[in-house]
Amino acid sequence: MGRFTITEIRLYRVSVPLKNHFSTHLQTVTDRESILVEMVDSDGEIGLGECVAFSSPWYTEETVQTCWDALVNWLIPVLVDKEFIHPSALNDEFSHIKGNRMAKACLDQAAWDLFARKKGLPLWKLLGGIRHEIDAGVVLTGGIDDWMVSAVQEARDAGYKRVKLKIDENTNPMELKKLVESSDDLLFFGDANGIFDKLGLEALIKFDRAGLALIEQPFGEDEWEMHTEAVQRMVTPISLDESVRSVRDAKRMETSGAGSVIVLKPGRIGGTTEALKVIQIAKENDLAIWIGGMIEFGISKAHNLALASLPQFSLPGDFSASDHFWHEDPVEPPVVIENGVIHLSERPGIGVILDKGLVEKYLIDSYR
Ligand code: OSB
Ligand code: MG
Repeated sequence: MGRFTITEIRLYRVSVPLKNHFSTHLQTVTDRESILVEMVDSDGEIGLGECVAFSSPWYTEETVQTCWDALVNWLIPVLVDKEFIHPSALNDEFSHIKGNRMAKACLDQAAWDLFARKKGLPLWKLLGGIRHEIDAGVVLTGGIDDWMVSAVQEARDAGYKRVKLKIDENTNPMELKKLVESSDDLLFFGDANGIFDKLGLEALIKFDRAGLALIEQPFGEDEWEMHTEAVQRMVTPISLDESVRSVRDAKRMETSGAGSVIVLKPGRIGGTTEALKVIQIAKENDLAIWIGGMIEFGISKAHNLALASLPQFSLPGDFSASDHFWHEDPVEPPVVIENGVIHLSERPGIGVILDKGLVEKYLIDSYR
């Protein structure tokens, strides 16, 4: 049971404006372009996936366009009309296609959704999830000013357990410390997105007393030695996001001592199948792990929430309400926060569907 033959894969390329600009020292995102995936099987069951690459290569080498090309030319053709006994078997078909992990991820995830729907089980239960309430965490971007102080208070009042702030060349560690200390019931993460390549290790060390629960990606993705040095010189745990592109990179965190906390981005590393392997690495090597966001719509969010139900996760991920980023998310029902948590649904699969009216409204290209 659960066996499926893929008959068709449909793509919807959409571009949706964000409520507020999302700015880091790398890029300001105002509109989110993305590819939504419908994987149809011979019984007419539909699994949903979402490609989380961005319009330009500011965060990863892959972009919406490279993913579109890989999907249409290479990945979709090897899946159509094939029968699978399990979603993890898609990877075997992809083995001769190098890289393109973000493009592969949206198909892998669509297959997991399809498989769970066919079994009539919520994906989180199929994966072996043990919690049906997921702690909410939000990312706030911008300098530490009056707006940020009230945004942190609003997040706290809305029930968020954790706030992640971006660190750039203008972030003053003493001001950050003051902000962190003003809300001692909130957990604070600081995400540097590699800014200390420019500012240096001594500048990073000034953030060690800011009261952050962890510092995410201080240096660039290939800077393993710099991260190892930072770990040795600092008390604040170092968490790696961009550096963890694969299972191999997750293993390297342990062998190199470059960090103690993995940021898992399923949509970036190849999907749920790869994510489960990284979770296993974390478990075997005593690395903490949490799930990072990609300014996603509800499909990617639902896949991430299902994984977050697994016992290995000990820190709140980038799980904000749909109305944090979006006036309109083309997926329903929306993610809502109640008393600081998101309740996982009992519906089969990832438990969400496309709002076809909104997909049509924001559509810029499609493929079938
Ligand atoms: O570095 O974690 C990051 C969003 C886009 C690209 C990179 C990052 C982010 C975030 C997560 O910070 C935002 C979210 O989806 O909640
Ligand atoms: Mg990050």
